[in-house]
Amino acid sequence: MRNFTCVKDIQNACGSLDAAVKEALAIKADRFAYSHLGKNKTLMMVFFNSSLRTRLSTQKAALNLGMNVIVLDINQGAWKLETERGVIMDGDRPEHILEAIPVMGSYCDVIGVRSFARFESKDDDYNEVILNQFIKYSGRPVFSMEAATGHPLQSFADLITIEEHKTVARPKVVLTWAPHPKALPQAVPNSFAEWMQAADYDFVITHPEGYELAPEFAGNARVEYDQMKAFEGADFVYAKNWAAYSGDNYGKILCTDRSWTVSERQMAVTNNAHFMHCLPVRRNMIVTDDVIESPRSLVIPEAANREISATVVLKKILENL
Ligand code: AN0
Ligand code: CP
Repeated sequence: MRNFTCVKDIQNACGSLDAAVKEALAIKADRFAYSHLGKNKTLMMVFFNSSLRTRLSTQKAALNLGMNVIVLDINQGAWKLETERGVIMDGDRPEHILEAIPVMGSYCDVIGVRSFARFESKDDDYNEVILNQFIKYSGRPVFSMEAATGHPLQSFADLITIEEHKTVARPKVVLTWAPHPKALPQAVPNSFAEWMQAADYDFVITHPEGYELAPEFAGNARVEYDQMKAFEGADFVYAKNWAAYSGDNYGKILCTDRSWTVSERQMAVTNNAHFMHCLPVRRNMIVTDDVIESPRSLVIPEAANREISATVVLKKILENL
């Protein structure tokens, strides 16, 4: 595998999504089995945004494979980067990304990039202008550590977690919007929708009107605007906030209705569903204390599986270097 930005990349690299999950479970059982693979190879992780899980789990994955790791937080100590070509750089950004990227590439063998949607231009976000410049100009394999439109390492970990906990071949998985005080990107729900459909689960999305996801990610997923109806018989409930995508509302908060907060009220109509969230989560906005603390909550094993998804992805990239 050269780059990892979406489900197709891992399907192609492993042969199928089933094979990718099998490989993940094998690595989980023996996570140092390929500790020779990354010898004298360097991973560079570049963060334009904050992170706890991605930073730690991806670094741990690289260590599992025997790699060296260097980390750059663009907003803490690096030069502020201009990202537009043609700009007269007389402002507060002393370096252009067109120099910075090949320079970064010269110090490493693989690059991970975290670069959230900026909500300044829908076109720029949905064309993944930052991630794609890394792919084009770094000369290195690049993987997404959450870019503007997707968070594939998260969705891969979510898939592994569901496969570990499901009790029927084709579980009912519900992605529910939940309220949040700040406008958040669609990356996590986009990828989750993409991966759940690739896994061919019984997949339903529920959200208030106006929160429809981009068609290329929503695909043919069932959308149910009545949250209680959507939750009926669910085996897994995956909560996430996102800002509006459609039209002029791109990046806006349209609803703050806390009746969408996942609580025992909605969980009661499920098939004793497991609760999932990618974290970080705002308690009593997205989910009540009771639900996130219940024995059916998978938020911690889900986060732990981030090490596994990242190990598989880095292994596939290293095998192709
Ligand atoms: C980010 C988001 O919603 O995309 C990262 C989630 C993994 N969340 C926040 O900024 C709170
Ligand atoms: N889930 C996730 O990606 O968490 P971080 O933002 O802490 O990396």
